[in-house]
Amino acid sequence: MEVVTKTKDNETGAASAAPQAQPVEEIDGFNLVIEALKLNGIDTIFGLPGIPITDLTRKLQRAGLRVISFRHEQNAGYAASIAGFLTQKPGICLTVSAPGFLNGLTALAHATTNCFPMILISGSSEREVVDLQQGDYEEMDQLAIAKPLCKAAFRVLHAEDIGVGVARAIRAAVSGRPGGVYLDLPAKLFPQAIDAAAGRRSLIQVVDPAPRQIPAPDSVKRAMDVLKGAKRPLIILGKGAAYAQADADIRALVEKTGIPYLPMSMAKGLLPDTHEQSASAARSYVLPEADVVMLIGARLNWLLSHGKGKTWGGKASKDWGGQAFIQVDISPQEADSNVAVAAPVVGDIGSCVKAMLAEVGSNWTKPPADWLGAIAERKSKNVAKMAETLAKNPSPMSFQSALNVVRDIVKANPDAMLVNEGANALDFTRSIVDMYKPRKRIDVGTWGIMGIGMGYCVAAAVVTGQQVIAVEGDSAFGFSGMETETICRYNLPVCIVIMNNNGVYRGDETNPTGGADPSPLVFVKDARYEKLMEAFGGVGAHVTTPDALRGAMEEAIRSKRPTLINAVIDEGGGTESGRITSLNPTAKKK
Ligand code: ADP
Ligand code: TPW
Ligand code: MG
Repeated sequence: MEVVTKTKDNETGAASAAPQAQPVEEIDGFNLVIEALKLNGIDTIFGLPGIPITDLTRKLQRAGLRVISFRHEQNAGYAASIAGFLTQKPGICLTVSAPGFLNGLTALAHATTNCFPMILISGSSEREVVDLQQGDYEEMDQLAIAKPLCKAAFRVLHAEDIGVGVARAIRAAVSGRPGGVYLDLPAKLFPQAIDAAAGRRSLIQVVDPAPRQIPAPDSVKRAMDVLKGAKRPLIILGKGAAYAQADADIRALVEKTGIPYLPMSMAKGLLPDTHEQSASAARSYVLPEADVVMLIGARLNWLLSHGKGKTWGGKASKDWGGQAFIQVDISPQEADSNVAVAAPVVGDIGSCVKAMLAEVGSNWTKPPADWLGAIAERKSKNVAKMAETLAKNPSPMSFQSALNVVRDIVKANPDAMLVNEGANALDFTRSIVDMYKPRKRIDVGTWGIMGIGMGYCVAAAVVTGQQVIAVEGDSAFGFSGMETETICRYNLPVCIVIMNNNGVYRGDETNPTGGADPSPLVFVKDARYEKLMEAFGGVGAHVTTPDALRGAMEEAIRSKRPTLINAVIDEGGGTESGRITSLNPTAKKK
């Protein structure tokens, strides 16, 4: 611990006769923050320096923490959010006041929405001046602004409260349903010095930050009874199940019950996508046909069409399809959010799945053969159709012919992390590229947000140490593209593949007025994104064929060097909004 030794003032003021001045150890706010984080196992900080946290970033590095410095706080924030998802420890994003704080705030709200544990720590200006609105440097009431966008928000005014502030932030982020937490540290806090021994005593090592939550036995029994009565059961695994790190038990539950399952996007790989019980390739068949659906760490939000409507076999857009839902979730408020849940099981997924496994025992009756047969039939038909498309080799490349290469590369490198954003670039990748291991696929999440790309790449490389492959729409990449410098600076094994179709959704739109401005949906034609990577010392490649893409990806993985592959895709190959065209408001039909 870095301490400051000061000489205590001689109380009597008497000069010569006074006893030897007593040296006392002091510790300041900077070091208390660092020690509080270290004490709780925080080893990595994603951030961007400046007043008042410049020295904090230096001191954090000196104290042995990994400080990853970004070019924009939003990307540091996204990195922190996904680090939280991958590690179950709160990801930390550190920013300056007002504008830096606001830049980090989108990621904090994103973490909260996605149930990822994250702490945004922002320096702030002088309280007295902020509260009187006297125009301080970067003045803003950050605590008030953060509150509605996160799970909890705290401010620490006194050095002796730093331990409590950090402990509360950690508990709030990881316990129960995880989420984003804001921690406000005013500039004045950092140089405050207090007695070092008292300072050390004030720090808290959080015991059991995310306590297990054991489900009530009767709720488990109710769920198993519903499941046993099913003729056409289905399990849906969501990213909460991936987060829970209960991989072996989840796999055992699926396999012992023999129930077909659908993984949500970030739950892909929890069981290998090639698993015979995966119903992914028959999604549009199983959702309306299933009679009992067990959700494990997945919400019935827009990504599941709110559990009703035509997707689920309902007659009209808001009609219930008649399924009985079982919902396993840590949040007791989640059940009935969109449709009635017949059997909520509230607890942490690890404990819930264990309890259910105990009920399954060894003589569980597998689902009826006609249900499994009907799914298998649809699956093989759709897989064959897809294989045909993937085998084609059109010029220019299609999304499918390019992603067929990515599919092979991921299969050959199942430990690699896959980052994915865009519209068509996202939807095609999700359905074409199989995942083989848990928590390897990270993407736009609950909001369908653009801009997570490079922040996720940096965090994935830093916290897992694995090769990262990013499949990026050209628009999506633009939101965080400057972080290619960060990737090069830290020399991270990141291979970015841009699906370059010259625009948002497609690149062939024109200005209907015939004016000089291009359509709002298109970019500079044939933009050479790979030169951005070369500018910072990384490897760039411009490819127009699947063979060239394959060669460039293999070389990137072999060399582990930061690489950006600009894959030229047919500019007319995408559809508006990818697979969610239906959410696009259209003019009322006359
Ligand atoms: P997806 O987008 O994959 O469908 P969602 O983000 O909608 O997943 O749902 C994740 C759900 O998982 C949330 O409702 C959240 O409360 C829940 N969850 C997160 N972590 C845990 C956990 N450890 N145990 C139980 N439920 C969890
Ligand atoms: C923060 C709206 C959804 S998808 C997308 C935008 C702008 C880009 C699609 O183009 P891209 O992919 O990436 O080139 P492709 O393959 O279809 O051409 N701002 C934010 N989030 C979202 N979702 C948007 C805007 C959007
Ligand atoms: Mg595009």
